[in-house]
Amino acid sequence: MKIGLVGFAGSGKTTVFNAITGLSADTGAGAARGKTNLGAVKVPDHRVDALTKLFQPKKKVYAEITFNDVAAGGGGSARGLDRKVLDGMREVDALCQVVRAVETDSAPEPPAPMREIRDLEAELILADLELVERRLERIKKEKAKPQEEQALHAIKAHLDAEKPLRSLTALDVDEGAVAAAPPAEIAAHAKAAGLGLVQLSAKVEQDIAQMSPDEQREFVAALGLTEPARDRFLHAAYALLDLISMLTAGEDECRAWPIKRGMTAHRAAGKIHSDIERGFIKAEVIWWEDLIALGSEAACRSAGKQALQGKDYVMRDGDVVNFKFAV
Ligand SMILES: Nc1nc2c(ncn2[C@@H]2O[C@H](COP(=O)(O)OP(=O)(O)O)[C@@H](O)[C@H]2O)c(=O)[nH]1
Ligand SMILES: [Mg+2]
Repeated sequence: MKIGLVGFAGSGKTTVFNAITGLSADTGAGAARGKTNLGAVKVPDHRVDALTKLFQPKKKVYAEITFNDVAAGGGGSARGLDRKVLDGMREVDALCQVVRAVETDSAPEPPAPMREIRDLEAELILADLELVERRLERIKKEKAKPQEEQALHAIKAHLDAEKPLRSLTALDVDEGAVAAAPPAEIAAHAKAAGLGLVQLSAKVEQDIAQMSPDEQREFVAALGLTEPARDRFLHAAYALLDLISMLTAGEDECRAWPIKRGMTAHRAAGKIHSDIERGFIKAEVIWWEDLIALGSEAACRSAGKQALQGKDYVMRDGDVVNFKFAV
């Protein structure tokens, strides 16, 4: 799962990236132009922790979300959306626009968060329209491809109506404002457009990400919050992408696998390995709490707590699954 951070130059993308990943990429005027920052974040999961305590496996693997901070290569628009950024954006599952709502030393103008949101949306729509129109023209010259042409016209109509993409908004505010409600205009816009909204003070959260877990808790509480920005981002990303976690457990490995809500056992098997999907026979499913309470797979089986499910079973968040397959 990949999330791309986008926004104006100087909006705070790299500061937000550092706050989420705990890395220390260069920010501000000194940052190298055109450098892309990549960082993976483990999704904390108390169920994986509990299963690990029970099985004592060799490996414990959390679900991961990768954040991608693509810097403009230069020569693009004032918004920092050049060809390199646009191409980078097409490789991610969701976008997160970082919006400046705080006075910073590096930006001469006062913050205008709502304008930043609208400007980026307009630019993205234009970039997509350009792509669709170019493709439509090419199709006209080639032999008839009625199906693709039809699909492209549908996309064009959607873009012409200025329907924005699904994305997250990271509103970078002053540290005194982090616990307050976001500005009404921005909250209303996010709701209407189906956007996830995370308000944070990127500069402070960047420092918090460098602290020990105990210090983190203390500082987060002092800001009037219950969780660091990293956790709030992960929750927002899971909700926006409509993800759940299926679990696998054993002596080798206890692991969480992010999958789309509503995914069938058959498709979910393919997330682990394409052979398991291809040779799918059945899924042995135990609810994670039952496994913890009864202490073993065998105990769950004799207590009737292990269900044998077929291809069409819809996976639940917290199912511990063992796929049977033959290839
Ligand atoms: N005071 C303050 N400065 C910030 C905050 N977030 C970012 N900045 C500063 O704004 C400048 C640009 O941030 P950067 O993350 O490099 O922006 P990018 O160009 O979008 O990657 C840097 O000097 C940051 O230190 C914040 O919450 N408060
Ligand atoms: Mg940057």
